[in-house]
Amino acid sequence: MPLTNKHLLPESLRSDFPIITNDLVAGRPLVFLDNAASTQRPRQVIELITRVYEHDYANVHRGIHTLSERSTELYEQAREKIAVFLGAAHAREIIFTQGTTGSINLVARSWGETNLRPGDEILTTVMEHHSNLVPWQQVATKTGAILRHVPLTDDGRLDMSAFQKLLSERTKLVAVASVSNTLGTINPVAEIITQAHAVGALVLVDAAQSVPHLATDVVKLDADFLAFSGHKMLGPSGVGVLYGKEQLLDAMPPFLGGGSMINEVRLDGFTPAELPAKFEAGTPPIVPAIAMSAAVDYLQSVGLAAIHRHEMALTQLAYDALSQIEGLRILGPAPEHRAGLISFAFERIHAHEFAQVLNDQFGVAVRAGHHCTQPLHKLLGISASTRASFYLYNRPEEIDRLVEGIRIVQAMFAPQGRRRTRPQ
Ligand code: C6P
Repeated sequence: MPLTNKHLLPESLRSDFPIITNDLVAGRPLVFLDNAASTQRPRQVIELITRVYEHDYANVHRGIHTLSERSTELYEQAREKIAVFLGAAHAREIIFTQGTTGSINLVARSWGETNLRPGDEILTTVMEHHSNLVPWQQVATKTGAILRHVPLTDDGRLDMSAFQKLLSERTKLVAVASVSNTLGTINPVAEIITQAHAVGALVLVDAAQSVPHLATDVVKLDADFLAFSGHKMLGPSGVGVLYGKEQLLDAMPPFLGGGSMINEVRLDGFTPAELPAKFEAGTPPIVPAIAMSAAVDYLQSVGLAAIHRHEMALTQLAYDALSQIEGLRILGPAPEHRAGLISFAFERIHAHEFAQVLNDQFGVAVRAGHHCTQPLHKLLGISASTRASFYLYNRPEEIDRLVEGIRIVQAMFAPQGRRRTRPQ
């Protein structure tokens, strides 16, 4: 399908992103294609942060003075907005955490250590980010639970027939990414949840790479837990969200102890607070959480369906162009099964060197390394890859710059007659 303007968002929205339009790298306008690691912020988010610090800032849930009341109100309004954004039934099902990693660790430690017994199984997949592997390894070691992993099909999707075979009455929890940060694969999370519930297992969705790009409805999905980060969706770093079904969160013990998470403390014990305070010990990331509401407003004003259409158009363009490059191996499935990112590898050019030259000579920012998916890279037979990831402010011309850069850098590393890469 030829790329037309009807697939793309208006170019004018780029002017909302100061860093994207102001910054020169290697003497050229910056091409920022590292959005899966962290996105940039629009002026609306930056301005809200400044406004809160200039007019409304104090600690939340503690003071009876005007500023504390104002910041508490803004903080709780942000929670309400995120609940609506996710289709959650109640704002008390939204817990502010430090990010996706914090959210998953909360569930692993609080739910996992309370509910898992020796021989119980936790089912995750080989494409998970370390944040959705290591906490389960830790809890398995502590409880005697067994960790199992869903393998991949040859084209980098989850092997759903293997998933069905691995799923049993012993499975207590399925922990799965909605979108792989390395392969770009969009996983069939709704189907996974239905099948997991049929054997009585709960499902935690690592939605770090989907909430910023695809509309999410936790009630329709029937997800038990869902985790994501503010900094990947135009918001600040240092804040994220754990959504959990109220009856599950209610039954779980607090994860961290300290201020705010208690109703009463005696010298010999404490009674925990109600949700959501029970899981928000200490001073929370006040302004980052408030600023997430401006990020949600921005995403909703553009529309997630339009954002997805835009990203799909860019992904198709990049996929088609990269497929033409000899010696470049694209990781993961065809564009129709993937979200807006493409990782690739060359046989004998290390991803770090490659990305460095791409940045230094072409002003193209991509990520190189194992993207916190070392087991997946090992399975793919590589130690590292280069990843270009797109968002709403990227343009087709930037894909052209990426492809032009790749061709030239590849030629630099593999001069004619001494080709160091080979077709896959
Ligand atoms: N992936 C990437 O470059 P935090 O760091 O807590 O905000 O998010 C962790 C995380 C969890 N799950 C998935 C699927 C992710 O992609 C990430 C973050 C970044 O791919 C940084 S490693």
